[in-house]
Amino acid sequence: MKIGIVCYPTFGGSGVVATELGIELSKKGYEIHFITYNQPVKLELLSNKVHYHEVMVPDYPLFHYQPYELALSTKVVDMVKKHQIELLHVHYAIPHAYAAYMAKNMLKYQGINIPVVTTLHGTDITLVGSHPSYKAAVEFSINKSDAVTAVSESLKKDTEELFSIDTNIEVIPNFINLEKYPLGRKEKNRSIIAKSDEKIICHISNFRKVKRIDDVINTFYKINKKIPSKLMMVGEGPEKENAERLCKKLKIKDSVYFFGNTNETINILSFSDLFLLTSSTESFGLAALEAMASSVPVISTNAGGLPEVNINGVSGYMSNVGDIDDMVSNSLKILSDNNVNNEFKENARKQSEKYDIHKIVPFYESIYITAMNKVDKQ
Ligand code: GMT
Repeated sequence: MKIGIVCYPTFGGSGVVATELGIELSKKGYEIHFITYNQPVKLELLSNKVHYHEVMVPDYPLFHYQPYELALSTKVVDMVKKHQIELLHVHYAIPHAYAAYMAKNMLKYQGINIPVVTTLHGTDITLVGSHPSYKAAVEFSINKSDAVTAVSESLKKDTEELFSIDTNIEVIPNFINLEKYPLGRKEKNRSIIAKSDEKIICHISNFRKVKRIDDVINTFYKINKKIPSKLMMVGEGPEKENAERLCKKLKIKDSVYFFGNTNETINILSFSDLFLLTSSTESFGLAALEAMASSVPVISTNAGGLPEVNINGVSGYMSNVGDIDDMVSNSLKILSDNNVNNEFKENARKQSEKYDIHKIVPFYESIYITAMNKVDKQ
């Protein structure tokens, strides 16, 4: 089958999931066509089974905003016709589900009937999608998709609460390619970051408000008073500068490293002892799953889909949003005893194995068949 995948090509979780899914499907014999404005950051290998088609938005002085949806839907139409793509899988509702609906109808007008599968990722629903400026368009394009999936039960519930949904939403959780997370730690890299008696704590995100970056820093500050430790902050985003300022104010800037965006997260996680995720909302928490696959226990909030991923008292602990003292006390429970830390590390890895790519991808394949059958009957 030939599948067109529309996604954001950035470091964000939705782009990563879309890319990994496309790569895995190509290994299973599908022909994959990524259609987006840049080559996805995690897409290293193009082949006869994996193609990338760039969406170009020509600049025109009249436009205050560039019409990306128009260029995207046009590119989708052109690529479907050129490569005989049989199904479109769009990740993140805004504006992809909307652009896919337009493309589907333009193609229908030309006698081509193509199914659209939409995967909801989180902020496209909880933060941006339900804003009055977008709500009607998002609701419409979800309802008009031939199949809809959400990455957690929590996101499905939020979608049904925030919108009038008249279609079934299938939950297909995010996944991890465990082959990329080999067991066995690289202690030699660890010594670049910390002394042998220091613990290494890690946070990875896009440094947006929703991640409550101050809570990460304040939690680390209190842990660091009790246990010699270092904090690695990985990612880029609007809250990064504030975070750097806060570290300076708290006089911990020598204990906190800011790495920016990197493709080295697996290496960084491989020598971490604890992962902090303090988000106020998180539909799934792919970064937490990546940490767990690297045998790193997770201290997180209990927001959104996190309780579906991080098992309290097993793979880590959960606290209410903003409850820094509880996050500190849970972190200390894990970090102050090496045996306990090791037990949590083992449990975290075991929990991540439930989300192995080979277990989850067949659910998408079965959704594709459902969507194809639906369109055959139209
Ligand atoms: O974390 C982000 O803000 C980025 C965002 C994205 O669209 O890439 O992440 C969302 O999708 C991920 C992949 O499904 C989920 O793991 C994240 O939990 C979700 N983020 C939020 O809900 C805040």
